[in-house]
Amino acid sequence: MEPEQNKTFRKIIHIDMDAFYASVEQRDKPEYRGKPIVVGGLPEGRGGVVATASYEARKFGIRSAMPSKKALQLCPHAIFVRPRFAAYKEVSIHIRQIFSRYTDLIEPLSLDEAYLDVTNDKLNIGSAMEIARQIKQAIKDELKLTASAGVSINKFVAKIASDINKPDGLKFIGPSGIETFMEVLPVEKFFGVGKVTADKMKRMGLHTGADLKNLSEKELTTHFGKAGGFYYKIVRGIDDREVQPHRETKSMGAEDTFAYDLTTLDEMNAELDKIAQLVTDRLLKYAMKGRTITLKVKYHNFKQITRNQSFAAPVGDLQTISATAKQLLTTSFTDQQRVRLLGISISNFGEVIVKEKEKFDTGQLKLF
Ligand code: DCP
Ligand code: MG
Repeated sequence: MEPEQNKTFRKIIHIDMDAFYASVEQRDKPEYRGKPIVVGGLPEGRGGVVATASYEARKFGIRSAMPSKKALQLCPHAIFVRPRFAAYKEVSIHIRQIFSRYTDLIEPLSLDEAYLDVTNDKLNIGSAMEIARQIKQAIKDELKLTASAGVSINKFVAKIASDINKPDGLKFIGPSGIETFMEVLPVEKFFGVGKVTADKMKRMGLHTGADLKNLSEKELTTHFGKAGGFYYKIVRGIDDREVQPHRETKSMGAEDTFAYDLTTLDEMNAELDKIAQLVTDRLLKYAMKGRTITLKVKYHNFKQITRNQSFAAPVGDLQTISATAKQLLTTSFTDQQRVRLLGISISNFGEVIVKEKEKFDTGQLKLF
């Protein structure tokens, strides 16, 4: 980034709770403290997945979105706990209330994470690091939980920074350090780069920010679509996205632009399976389900179509999402088409309600 004379930088904090669901469980049940706790679907049920795991359980390799059966194999003495969404929601409301002592520019990303713009903080503290320290302390004092914070001049860098010293971390990345920081950053840490894109980048020999920086904006957009333009800027430390306090999540999805055009239904269906998995992971993370599934297809000539299907009740499971997307694709498929991009999104969320009293009779994690 070119440092401009007299340029005033924004002060952005990204806060993310540590091992959120698991920490709340350990806080409320002393017998869980210091133990490997897995929150999510139970391993004896079918299709149960891990929502999150305590740090003690992570040592065994247990991770979010992993099948609970696999988690049990990795750590046979792990304690499996069903989620109590009402408790997490209550903490979420409380941390937002703590944030609001310092600024009204709060953009929640999920129950446990938010961006704050503290460029002009309400208490005239001035130092974003000091504000982050105070917020972390208030979360400890009032909620008996820990959070990690990242402080920088834009959302992207603040978010990455919050992950650096987890748990109970605090990390500042200032304007002069951003570009060096971005150069060594692995591609999978870049915003919007999921597993599919990261794998594609690696196949292209792109492993770090420095590798991405060697590509022109045009090359990046050719390979990665609109996101390519974003990567071009971000790798130079430029992220002008505002902290949006009233942003409502209208849709959530994932898409992939392919290096080669796809021509057979089989290859397209295989890609849709991967994309559906990403969408499901995100829905789970944000505790959301939606009534409408939309398929997006872009052809080699840039013509684009979308097809959607709505359901009477909200859906969010992998099976329904991937089957619906494939069905929508089949009905619009003709032999002559060369497909460059496929995407799936979920919308029509209604109010996000997090219910605790859900029955977990199949062992499967249900979020509404
Ligand atoms: N979550 C989920 N399914 C996922 C990912 C997350 O249900 N695939 C839920 C459980 C997490 C919460 O969202 O506790 C917050 O997600 P994070 O990614 O912030 O993960 P944690 O807070 O658990 O851990 P970390 O300390 O790494 O932030
Ligand atoms: Mg977290």
